[in-house]
This record gives sequence, C-alpha cells and structure tokens, in this order.
Amino acid sequence: MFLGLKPYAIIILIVLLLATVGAAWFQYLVFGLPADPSLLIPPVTAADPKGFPLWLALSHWVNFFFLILIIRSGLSILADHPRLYWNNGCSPNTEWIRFTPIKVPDNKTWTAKEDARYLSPVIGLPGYRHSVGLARSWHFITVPFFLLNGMVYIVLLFFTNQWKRLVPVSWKVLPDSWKVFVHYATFNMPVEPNGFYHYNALQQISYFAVIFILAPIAMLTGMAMSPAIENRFHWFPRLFGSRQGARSIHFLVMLAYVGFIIIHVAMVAATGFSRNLNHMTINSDSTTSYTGLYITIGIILFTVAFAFLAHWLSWQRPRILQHTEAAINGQLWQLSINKFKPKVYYSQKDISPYFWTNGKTPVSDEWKNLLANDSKDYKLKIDGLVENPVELSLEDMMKLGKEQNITMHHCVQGWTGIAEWGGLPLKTLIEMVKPKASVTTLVFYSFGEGLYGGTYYDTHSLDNCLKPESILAWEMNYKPLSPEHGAPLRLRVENQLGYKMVKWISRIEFLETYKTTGKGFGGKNEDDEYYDLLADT
Ligand SMILES: Nc1nc2c(c(=O)[nH]1)N[C@H]1C(S)=C(S)[C@@H](COP(=O)(O)O)O[C@H]1N2
Ligand SMILES: [Mo]
Repeated sequence: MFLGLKPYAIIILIVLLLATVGAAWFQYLVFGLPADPSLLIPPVTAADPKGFPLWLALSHWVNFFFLILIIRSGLSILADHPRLYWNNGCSPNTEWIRFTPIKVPDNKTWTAKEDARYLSPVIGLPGYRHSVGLARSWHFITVPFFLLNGMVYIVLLFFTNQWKRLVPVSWKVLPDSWKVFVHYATFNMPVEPNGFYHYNALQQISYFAVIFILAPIAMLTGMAMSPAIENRFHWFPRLFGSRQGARSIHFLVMLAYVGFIIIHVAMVAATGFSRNLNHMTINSDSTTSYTGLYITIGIILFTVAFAFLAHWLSWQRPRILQHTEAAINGQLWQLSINKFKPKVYYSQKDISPYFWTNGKTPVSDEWKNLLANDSKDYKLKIDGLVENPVELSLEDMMKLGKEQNITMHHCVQGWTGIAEWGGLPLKTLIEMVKPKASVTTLVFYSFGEGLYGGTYYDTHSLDNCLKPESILAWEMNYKPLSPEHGAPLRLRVENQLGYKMVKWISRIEFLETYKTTGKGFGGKNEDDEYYDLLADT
C-alpha cells in the first residue's frame, strides 16, 4: 500500500516523538530515572473496587468485538476516497495524507470512483475495491451496538465503584503518568500495582482517555460528516475545523484506537498475561490458572470466525446487510436528522476552487446532439401519477423561476465541495404538475449509465423534494452546467448524499413507490452497489 504524507505532517510526527520518547530518554540519561510512582499508590481500602464483575468483562469483550468491525469497515470506507484533507473543497494536492500513489491528473477528468483503491479483505470489511456501500452497511450496523454497549458500561461504571480505578481524582495523575512513561519508554519496567485493585497513573489516564475522550470524539466527528447535520447545524463540523477536518480527525481517532490496542495488548502480555486475563474474564486474581487465557483465545477465535461470516455475507448475501442497515438506521434517520430543513450558510467566498466529478458521462448520441446544439432541443419529460404531465425546455424552466444556493456537496465516498447551484425549485414544478394523492416518490432518470451499465436513476421522497434548496439546476458557480457536472440539467437535494443527485436528467416520473422502478431499491447505486437505502415511502 502506498502512503503519501505532506512534509509538515512528517515534521509534526517527528516533533511528537521527540517530545515524548525523546524527552523521556533525555530525562533518563541526564537526570536518571524518576522515583517509581507506582510505589506511591495508596494501599487498597474497602472503598476500592475489587476485581472485575461479569458485566464489566462482558462489555470489555463486546467492545473489542464491535471495535474490530468498526475499524475494518471504516478502512474500507476510507479506501473509497483514499485522501484526507483539512479543506472542504478536497482540492487535489491539498491532502495531508493519501493512501494512493496517484496524483489527480489535470489534463483529463478523473472521477472519484476511478480514484477508489483496492484494500485487502483481510484488513478491510468487505475490502477489495469500491465497496463503500457494503462497508457503510457494516459500519452503521455495528456502531449502534458499540454505542449501546458503551452507554450501558458507563452507567454501570458509575452505579458501582468501578469508576474509581478509571477516573483520576487528582491532577497528580499527570506528573505521575509522565514518571511511568519515562520508565516504559526507556525499558525500565516500573513496579506494577495489581490491576485487580488499582492501575498505575499512565494506565489510568490512557483508559480514561480512550473511554471518555476518544469514543466521544469518534462519535461527534462521525455525526459531523452527515450532510443533513452539516447543512442545518453548520457550526457543528466547524468544531473540528471543517467537514473534512472532522473526517481527518475521525481517522486520527481510529489510529489512536489501533495504537492503544497494540500497546494495551503488549502491556497486558508483559505484566503477567494469564493473570491479567483472569482478571478480565473470570474475576479471579489467580496467578496459576489458565482459564482466562483460554477464554480470551476463544473470544479471539470467535471474532475471526465472525470475520469469515462477515466476508461471506458481504459477497453472498449483500441485500441482508443493506436491509439490516436500513432497518436499524433508516427509520431513525427519517425521524431525526432528515427532519431538519437545510439552510443556506455559504457565500461566494466559500466556493471551492475544485469540485470532484463522479459517474460515467453519457455516451448516447441523443445527449451528445443535445449539447452540440446548446441544449436548445432539450425537453425534460415529467409524467407518471400527475394530473398535468408536461415537457419543458430549459427556457420554459427559466421562466418558471430560479433559485440560487451555495451549498456543500457530500459524496458518499468521502469528498466534499462547495458550489453555487442555480435552477428551478422542485416545489414550483411539483405544484405545476399536480401529483395525485397517492404519490410518495419522484424518480429522476439520467441520459447516463451506472457503473455496471443500465440507465442511471435515483428516487426521492416527495417530502424531500419539497424541502428548501431542492432544485433542478442548470447553473453551477454562475455558469451553465458543464458536461461533466450534469448538463443540461441535474438535481440538488441538499439533505442527501451526492449519489442521490442525478446528473444529465432526461425524465422525472411520479410514483406511488420506488419499489416498482429499476431493481426496486430506490436508485442505481442502491440496486448495483448496495448503497444505503434511503428511499422513503
Ligand atoms: N447520472 C449520474 N448522476 C450522478 C452520478 C452518476 O454516476 N450518474 N454520480 C453521483 C455521485 S456518486 C455524485 S458524488 C455526484 C457528483 O456530482 P459532480 O460530478 O458534479 O461532482 O453526482 C451524482 N449523480
Ligand atoms: Mo458520490
């Protein structure tokens, strides 16, 4: 795998290493080892937790199980747009890290789908290339269980005295942690307190940070990537610099988790492996029993076996995953985030200098001839369950009205871009054609094809089409729409991800349900690439 890091990121890494390991060695060599802080830990009292009750051991291992799934599916999502940025426009060459050797060519269109990378299915779930749809299913099926487990854990932590071993109650923990760190970093193992009752200072703040800092940041940065949150609570992604900042930090949190897991397992092994595992499985401080070790091996084997099952499900039963994800999150999404109406926040100065393109440009003569004649012969067909089916030229639509919005586009693959879009509010059109009472869904058909052939289309609920900023755009950044961005007409529905915004629209159909069109999953990507089922009826 290729890894490209901006020089400043390498410098930050070196500074971080010098400031920690380097400083520890300096202190050790110049001043000698600090006093062993573990010896200063007060003796165990009756108020201190003793051992690890079953609920705690269970939540520890459940957490492990889901964390592995979340990390693996997250890596698969990342591979679909293998670049991380701090700027919302995702301009080529501004990524601080990339996991692809490819520089975005500037002499031809280079779509985001072409840019997706292969990832070994041993590492990613489901791995391979451009499997973002299934990877998102895994990510979003597991996240609710991970959160639920975490919440139960935290509640029980504070309902019992177990919080005492985790939550520092004195600032002394900081200098003490440093002292422990100097010991570890210079390979002078300090005296270890018995983890059955106490942790050392560094152990305590590490665990505390993973639970009370990393997990919440992972959750918040995850939420900050949702289009419907970003376009309604604009300040929220800005807590992390930008929407792409949130994505970058989400990745860094994952790295911190992986780093933690590696060091944690190494320390558990180095400080009395089977005894420590007895603590975290059978609530025993036995130094001779191997039961904890056997149970742990069993849990790891189960996790590996599940990885095989997950692989099989991904390739043999993808629809189960797609439907499970929708059943768990789809409803919730409709009742919560999707209720927010998008707001216009951006102004001209925010417009991205670059805007990625995606999808296959149409190849049909019909479309080419239209563009050759400046789209003068273009007629948008609007039919289906409407009282007043019409065919409209661009000129007709321009007379009906125009709305201009500057918004952020969120591609499911991970990139974003801010652009101005000008066109006819769908609301005006809907009022004009008068949908029958049974209509729930609008289908937008394209002149172009999907990745695996066949007409590209997507569906939207009538409700979402009536939202502010839902428009049929013929203008991008104050210029007529370019061929690669969707000329003559494309869709903008701002609460949605990019793949729902059909380009090169040929026809709009009003339907009772999305289930009767295409393969019945609500869109070309939903049909063929197992993207999230968002279609609502
Ligand atoms: N007809 C058609 N429309 C499409 C696509 C496509 O492949 N075909 N790709 C979608 C995806 S995944 C995205 S992110 C946006 C990209 O729009 P842009 O190329 O203008 O950036 O278009 C959407 N509309
Ligand atoms: Mo996309």
